[in-house]
Amino acid sequence: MGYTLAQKIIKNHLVCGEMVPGKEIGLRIDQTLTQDATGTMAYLQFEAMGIERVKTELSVAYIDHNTLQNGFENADDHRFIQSVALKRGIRFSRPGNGICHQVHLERFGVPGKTLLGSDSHTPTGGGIGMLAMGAGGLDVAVAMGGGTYYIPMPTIVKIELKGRLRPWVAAKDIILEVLRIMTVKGGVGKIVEYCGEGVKSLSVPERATITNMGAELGATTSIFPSDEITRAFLKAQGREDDFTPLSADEDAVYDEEITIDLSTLKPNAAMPHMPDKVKTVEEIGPIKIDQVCIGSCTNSSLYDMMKVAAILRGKTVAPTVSLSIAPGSKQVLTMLAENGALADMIAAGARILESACGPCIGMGQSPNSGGVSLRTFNRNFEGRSGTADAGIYLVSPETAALSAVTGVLTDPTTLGDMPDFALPERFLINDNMVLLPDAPADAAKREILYGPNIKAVPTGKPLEDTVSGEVLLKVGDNITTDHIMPAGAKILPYRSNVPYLSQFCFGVCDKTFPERAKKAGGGMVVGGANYGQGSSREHAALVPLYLGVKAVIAVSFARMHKANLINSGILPLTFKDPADYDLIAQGDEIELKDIKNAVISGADAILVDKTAGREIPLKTGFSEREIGILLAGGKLNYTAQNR
Ligand code: MIC
Ligand code: SF4
Repeated sequence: MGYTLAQKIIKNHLVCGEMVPGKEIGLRIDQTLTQDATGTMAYLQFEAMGIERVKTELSVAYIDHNTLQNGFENADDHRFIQSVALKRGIRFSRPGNGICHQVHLERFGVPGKTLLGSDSHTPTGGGIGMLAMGAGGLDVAVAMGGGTYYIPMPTIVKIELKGRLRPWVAAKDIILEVLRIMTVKGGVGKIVEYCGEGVKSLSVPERATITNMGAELGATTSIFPSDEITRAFLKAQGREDDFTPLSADEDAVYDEEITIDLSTLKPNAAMPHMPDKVKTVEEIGPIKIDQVCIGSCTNSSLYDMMKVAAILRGKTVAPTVSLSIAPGSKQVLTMLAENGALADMIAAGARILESACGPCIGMGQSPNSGGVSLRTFNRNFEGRSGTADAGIYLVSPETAALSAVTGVLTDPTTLGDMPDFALPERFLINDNMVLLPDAPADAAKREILYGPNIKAVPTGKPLEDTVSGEVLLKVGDNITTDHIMPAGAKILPYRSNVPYLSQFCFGVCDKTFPERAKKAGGGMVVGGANYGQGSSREHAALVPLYLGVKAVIAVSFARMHKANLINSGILPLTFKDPADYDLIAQGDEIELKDIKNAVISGADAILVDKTAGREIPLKTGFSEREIGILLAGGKLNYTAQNR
């Protein structure tokens, strides 16, 4: 029996464990990336490990999220990250160089390698056949130190692409279709592998759009084969030597199969407030729009920008619409400037933003009250834009650009024939904004520069025999890390200051949560299915830890958040019978009787609901390594004990 592409890369990087779905496997990590919003924590944790120099083949620290610098906090974080990076053997991508995933794809990604990034959209690298995964900062710090990365062995979903896209239908419409089919929880515990004839008609930037937004499926990662199209892309980036052809074996066996005929797809849009609430643009109809934002790690390549410029050329943005465009990298922006496309965008009235995450993470461009915003981004979670009652629709760059001109949601296939948007034979290569690390001999002289906003990372306490407390909050299905620990322009500058961040914990669900949690001296949270989906931010675990949350009891968990809870020493427990979710109420006093033994033995835990007077069985089922971490009260304690 042959292997799928993902299984081949896993097999080549397997440090421990068996490749049996659901069983924990340990992987060797070749490359890491961090961004600044998760990077400060990752590097504080790396420093706490006392490792002189990274042990990976390549590690890059990007600055792309917090770039407003509305105060000293961001600048201090950047300076801190720069000092650690250069001292410890990590390349430093300066602010202005671009969004981590776009730049990494252009300049550093290598087919067949493993990449671990402290950002959930790291699977963008799957567009060139990397096994690229997102993780919490602490897991990335461990990988930088040469440590193994652990995941449950995923099942493999084959998505066979047939036919080719019609003019003006985009890669974004493919991944929106996949989201419609699989939903935001349909990818948990799975790797999505693309194959079939249709793959050959997709360029690397289009493939990367698809693997990027595979994060919204909850998938461990997504991957495309590495073929002649990959070679041409790497060659145009002056990196043909990094190319290796890679594909699944003919007789590979998949756990699930989905077929999509590209020629039947229409422009899609994800409606507020979930990336899987997908309908065709035609079905939604010509709703009036107030804002259009083009950019983000999903859709900011040169390829996307050239289409946008072609649509805007000679037109003017509708009087009622504000259009912003953030090209994904310095390479993209420079090439647009040189070939004149930037001038077309500016002439049409687009507001050009720096090459960074910007509005995608709520760093500016919040829509007006009740406004409708079309965005080429990957997430439209409630409140993420900074305007609580705004309606965010996720669309392709083509749909976004045309709608910006018409003022209403408009299907771009009405444009008729499409010019040929071939990729250049040679991208403009200038890595002058990537600083190389110190030579080992010089590193000792470099001082690590902290700032007053950079506070200590909270650590957990060893697990007690019995854990009890109040159900501080009960939430429903698909709660995102943006609900648990919101981001945005007002909060993001405090990513290195957990005590300050704690005031905003669960702000989208219940603003009284932080006060109540403190008053009660901590307690528990109850959640529905897919709890903690979305980002990799470990702040969604560290901040609840700081507020005294001891356990989260949910119907099911998203992969990265579950790992972050365990790393923080918070118990993630699931209902044995999902229907029991209905039996617990917010405010109930509960006890996890003899929980320590249950965690150790893997037996069911018993939740005693003292208020309701009933017992509810919960599943434990942690790996040996996870048990060690939970008993120690988190991964930092565990690592210190096992040194
Ligand atoms: C996001 O898109 O939500 C982020 C901001 O990039 C996060 C990381 C973070 O919270 O810093 C992610 O996707 O992991
Ligand atoms: Fe940045 Fe948005 Fe991509 Fe997250 S999803 S890395 S905030 S562009």
